[in-house]
Amino acid sequence: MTRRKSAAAGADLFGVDERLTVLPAGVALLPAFARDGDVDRYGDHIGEKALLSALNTVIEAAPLRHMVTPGGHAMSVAMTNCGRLGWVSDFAGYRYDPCDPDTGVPWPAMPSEFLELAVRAAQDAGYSGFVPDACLINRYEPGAKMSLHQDRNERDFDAPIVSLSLGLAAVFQFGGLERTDPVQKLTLTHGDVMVWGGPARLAYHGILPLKDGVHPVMGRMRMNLTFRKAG
Ligand code: MD6
Ligand code: FE
Repeated sequence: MTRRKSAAAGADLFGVDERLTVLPAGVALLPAFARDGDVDRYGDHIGEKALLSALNTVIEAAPLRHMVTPGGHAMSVAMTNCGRLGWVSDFAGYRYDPCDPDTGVPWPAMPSEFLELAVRAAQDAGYSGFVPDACLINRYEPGAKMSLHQDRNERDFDAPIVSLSLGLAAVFQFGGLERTDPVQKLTLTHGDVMVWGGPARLAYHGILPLKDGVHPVMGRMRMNLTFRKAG
């Protein structure tokens, strides 16, 4: 007799079955939300062509750069920002600043396409009324990673964070409220949007070193945009 493996039989130590996506409370994954031509699934909204064109405009005005941690290490991820506030790191610490420290001028405005995407994704995930004032843009080249961290430089932890992934797939790790809590892995691919709030808002999370590859649209990189209400 052949027996079908039940979800429970496939579960690992943390109760996670690789065939299922079980997300912590407060987290929603909208697979391929930002890809063009999937109107049937999500209804009409902004797609990747419009987003990528806006992204290029932002990066021209405020180039990606490797910020330095308070400990003095250059981050492997290159970053920039748009919106009223931008996340910065230097010897003095982590904070939000209205100006690009490299030029002293305000970060580029948040493109309307970005705002529209973030508001819509948050709404669909049950966070109506979310209006981001900051967008942190991360570029990962092969080998780049983001160590486990909490996002706690924002003023209001009641607001969620909307996260858009573009390009090469990456493995996102979710932990708990303590750095040493067990982590669950989730692969994020091109166009995926994750909404991260409620009881998960202060959970530790990170990105494993990016595996080498070439994405048909983005090339040899992954970009991640996180929309936040920072101020
Ligand atoms: C990344 N994301 O996906 C890094 N933080 O490259 C984050 O650190 C993150 O995706 C808070 C909420 C959602 C995120
Ligand atoms: Fe984060």
